[in-house]
Amino acid sequence: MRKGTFFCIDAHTCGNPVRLVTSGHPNLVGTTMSEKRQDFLTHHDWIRQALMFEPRGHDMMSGAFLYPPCSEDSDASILFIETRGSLPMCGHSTIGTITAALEQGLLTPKKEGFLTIDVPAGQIKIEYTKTGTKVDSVKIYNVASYLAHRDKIIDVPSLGSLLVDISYGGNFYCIVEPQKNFPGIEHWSASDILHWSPIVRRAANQQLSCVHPDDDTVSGISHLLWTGTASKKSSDGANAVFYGDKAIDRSPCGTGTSARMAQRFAKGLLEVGQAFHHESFIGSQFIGKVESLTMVGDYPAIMPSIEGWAQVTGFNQIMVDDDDPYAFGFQVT
Ligand code: PYC
Repeated sequence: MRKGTFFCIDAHTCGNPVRLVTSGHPNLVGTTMSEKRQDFLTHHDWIRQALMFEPRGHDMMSGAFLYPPCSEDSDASILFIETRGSLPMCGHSTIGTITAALEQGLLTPKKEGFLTIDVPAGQIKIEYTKTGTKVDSVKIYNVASYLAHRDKIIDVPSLGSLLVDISYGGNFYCIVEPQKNFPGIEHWSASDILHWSPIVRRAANQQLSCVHPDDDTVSGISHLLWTGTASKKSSDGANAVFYGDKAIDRSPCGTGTSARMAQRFAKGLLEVGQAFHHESFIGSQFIGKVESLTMVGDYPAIMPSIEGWAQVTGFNQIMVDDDDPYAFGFQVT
């Protein structure tokens, strides 16, 4: 029988939703979060569908479970869920999860202000600031990020050719900058982005392949990052990130910002130590930075950081009962 009650803390990170599930965790088999992610997807995916899809969730819904650490030096582990599956890494969900967990006393850091967390994409470090019990900001030292394909032309049905870069920041991103067949995000509506993104994602995946050198379960372009002119003087760049099946990130996107910084660094447009203020489709901002350099397999890579804030919006006791014909949700296409 697949039923249960899931206590959740709902939050948003710079506008994008995060649902931290605090009870009803399935036991996951594996020694790393990458193995546990595969076990979750194989045996427990109904929980994701019930909590992310309508009527309990919606197209933008993202969530997370906190698990005990996998590594000896970590404080905890995070498993990410969203409408399309379970991501190797999610920046906005991490910021929301850490904020909600610290404010509600679900995480006790070994050292105040610092955390080390295992995620499917690897190990990340966190620094956070607080005022009283409230978390003001969370800075993620993200996984190594690299440019996988540079200046590739793809053919997109009905749109024409697009010059793209494929960059990894915890997920693989197809980055599209303004050009003949794309005028920039300031000239496209949300409906334009939702219409073209799945078509471009399909075309990019058919024409370009990407597999992470250290983990072949991380492969394929999952996200689109469209760029354009920022609305704020204080922003160094703006994006609309398409994820899931029908979602535009309302936050500036943590893994997207990491992928963008890796692309810009590889093209000589960003330096080590330089900040990159990245603006979302709704104008909210993350502060990114190239912290240091490394390698991923044979690829030169950056170690990026991303900083943002989150707000808890409520406590949600969600019931899933397989008597309900919509217990495991649906998506409207
Ligand atoms: O912040 O990394 C992120 C993210 C991925 C998808 C939506 N947000």
